[in-house]
Amino acid sequence: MPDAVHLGSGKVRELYALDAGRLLLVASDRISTFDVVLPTEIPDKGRVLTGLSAFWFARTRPITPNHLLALRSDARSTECRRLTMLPIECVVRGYLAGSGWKDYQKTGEVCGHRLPPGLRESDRLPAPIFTPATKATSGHDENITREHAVRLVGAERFAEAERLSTALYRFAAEHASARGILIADTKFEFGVDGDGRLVLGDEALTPDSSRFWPADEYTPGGPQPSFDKQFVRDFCEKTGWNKTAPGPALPPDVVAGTRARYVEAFERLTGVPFTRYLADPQVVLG
Ligand code: Q0Z
Repeated sequence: MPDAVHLGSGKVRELYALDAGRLLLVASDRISTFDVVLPTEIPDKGRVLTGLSAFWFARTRPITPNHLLALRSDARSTECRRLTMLPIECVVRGYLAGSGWKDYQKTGEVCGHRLPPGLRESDRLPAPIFTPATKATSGHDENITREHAVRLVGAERFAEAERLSTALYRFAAEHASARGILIADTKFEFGVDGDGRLVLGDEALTPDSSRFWPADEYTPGGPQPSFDKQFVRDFCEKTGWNKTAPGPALPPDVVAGTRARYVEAFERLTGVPFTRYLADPQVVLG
């Protein structure tokens, strides 16, 4: 990557500085499951996630400004405005899954939201809830109370982040459910620009930052299959892998099936044939 300084690596992404004000986010084809990056890549996964994120950034500009400056012709990298990121993850939940379900079973609450009694795993919530989490440098993000989040970002920023996150989730969940995909929950990251304005950053509303469930298989009362990673999870369970690194290599049929699910999510949500996106990435910005 000439003329770019490598700033850091995520599990499946790379971050570079282009100049003082601009970053380059590159999505790889790496896939993680049970928090471990697998040795086998899923071809075009990075392009699917980049195209989806760009699609949502373009469509949600009426709700909130975002960091996207340009989508590159490689279809898997984006130029972004450099922000000062808030030290919280802005999670919105529309359904009861993962740590939300765990916390509810223990306390009847999730991040200070008291929920009705008798909810089952994966039930839809009466209304989406904002459940902030800390950014763990090592290990897993931890749900925090509203009070804790207010101490980290201030009351005004907290209120704005909650309002914008909830509005983004409602918009995306309605769009997706009409196309056969339930967005059970999602994580946003906001930053502040040079003028002190809150700006949506990172990636948004992808299967890596959200739980996507196939709507036609939705059966509350237990865990739901993952729209994108279920073949990978089923394969990993069947190998008897102990879920510590290194993970198992994936066989060709699992790779092909998983790639097809990513492409299917892209096409259902954007309405754009994936081959058309590869030929001209700008189509998702339309
Ligand atoms: C995103 C991350 C990745 C490793 C920092 N617009 C922005 N301004 C300032 N910082 C960030 C952004 Cl998006 C920022 N991350 C997450 C992404 C590799 C870490 F590709 N960290």
